[in-house]
Amino acid sequence: MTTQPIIFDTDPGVDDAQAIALIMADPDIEVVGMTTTFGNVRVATATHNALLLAELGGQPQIPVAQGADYPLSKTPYPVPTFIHGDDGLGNQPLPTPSGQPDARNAAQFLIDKTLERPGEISLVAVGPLGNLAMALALDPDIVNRVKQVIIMGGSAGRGGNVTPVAEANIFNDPHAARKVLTAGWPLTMVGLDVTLETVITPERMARIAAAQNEDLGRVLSKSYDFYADFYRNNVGLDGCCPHDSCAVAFLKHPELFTTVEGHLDVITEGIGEGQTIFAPAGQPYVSDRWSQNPLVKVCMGVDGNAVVDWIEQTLAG
Ligand SMILES: [Ca+2]
Repeated sequence: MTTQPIIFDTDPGVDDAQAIALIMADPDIEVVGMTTTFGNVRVATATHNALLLAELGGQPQIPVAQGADYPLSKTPYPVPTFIHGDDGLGNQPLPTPSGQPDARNAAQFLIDKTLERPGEISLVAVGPLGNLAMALALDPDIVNRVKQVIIMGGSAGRGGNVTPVAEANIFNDPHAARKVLTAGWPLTMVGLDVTLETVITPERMARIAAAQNEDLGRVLSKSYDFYADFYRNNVGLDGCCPHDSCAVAFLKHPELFTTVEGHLDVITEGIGEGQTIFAPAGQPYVSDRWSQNPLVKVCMGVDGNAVVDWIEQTLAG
């Protein structure tokens, strides 16, 4: 398989950390860079964690460009320390990374890298979408320079996880999400419809952690334990959904997913804020307002066991 260059837009975050380990472990993925955003944590913490994970994974050369610390428009809610810990990695002693972030803002990094390699780079975005929205605002032609955009976020028919209708990444910045999901670039949404069908069990995580070097294994293991407590106590699940790794799985193995083509939009205000609305292509509705947005793909089905098998095989081979 040819190597796939990606920029990973992230808010690490426990499931982000697993996904970062995954993209570093897969020899067929070239991590052109990581861009950071607020979301699971404030952006300074996200940048710290991205730099740290790159170093622990033995890839300190991966550039990390810091981005949005606030939503475009809404007043942010406090970061969810009860899910990811104050440090984003389950409250554990963490070393200070020695590297420094790229001098550029995340949006400028996205613009520059896609100018250098037009048509080659996939953007894999697994946090709130402010960085991609900012890049679109600064350089609308970026839609023609990406190979594809894969986002973890949203829900077409599964309801939400932070409100009855909204998934966290979209809820955190619905105005940015609306711009990104309707921008007209080749985009696939990997949302709760499929990520909730995947579970990393404690046994699987133990095997994954044991296969890493000691420092990275400890960070992944301890952060997983904290996250698993949330799932056990609040979701009633013995295991965790590897939401962000599912976007990477789609990049590598789209055949494990069922996609439907159609039109997405985002509710930006009011009680439904952060809800993604999906209109499958060709459905006749009473108004054409549902079919005016550009076509995108939405993942509606997945072989969840095959996805977590692939994750484990890649991380623990
Ligand atoms: Ca994330």
